[in-house]
Amino acid sequence: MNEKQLIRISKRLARHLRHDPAAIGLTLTPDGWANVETLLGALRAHGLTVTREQLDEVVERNNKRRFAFDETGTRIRASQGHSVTVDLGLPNAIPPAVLYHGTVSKFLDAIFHEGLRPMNRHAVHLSPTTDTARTVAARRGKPVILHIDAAAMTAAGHEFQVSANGVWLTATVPPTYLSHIP
Ligand code: HQG
Repeated sequence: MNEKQLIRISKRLARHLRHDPAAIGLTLTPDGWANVETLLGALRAHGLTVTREQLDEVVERNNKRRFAFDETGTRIRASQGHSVTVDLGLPNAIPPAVLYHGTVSKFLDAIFHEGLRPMNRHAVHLSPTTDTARTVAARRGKPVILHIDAAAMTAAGHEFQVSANGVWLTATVPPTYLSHIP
């Protein structure tokens, strides 16, 4: 499969497994899973034919490992990034002492006023490296990297989870834990 096909399928999967399963008549379980055969049938019925082998390849080669199969290989879900209500059942985990968030300058006033909020997603997404934070931010413009004192947050009782693809999730980051790295 070429890169273009891979991205095309990946974007459709992200749309339906995170945001809009109903658009192809799909229902996710409360913890976000779709049956693979049902998903492939629903995609086919809506103009996108994907074989099981192609799906395996997308899951395997996706640059951020956005999707994962369950242990039986019969169900698939997005590892993070949902806007539909799902409870991924991720256990709380202790984050590294410092995490990063990539954003753009136009959001800074609001962020330093009210903290990082999940906006349309379920959780604030934080990265263990500045490189990842920079890539996330670059989707929106010139990256601005925020430093998060995750150790102090943990000490204060904030809870974190880590997704299957290494994204750190938390409900909110109050401004006191944020600083701007030049
Ligand atoms: C900003 C992609 C105003 C926040 C990425 C961000 C990531 C605020 C935007 C994943 C705010 C939300 C998530 C506040 C936060 N006031 N703006 N109080 N608090 N913001 O896309 O972190 O490719 O929901 O800085 O790689 O950018 O889809 O979050 O700019 O991992 O797999 O509001 O999405 O992954 O945007 O990205 P998003 P994000 P995928």
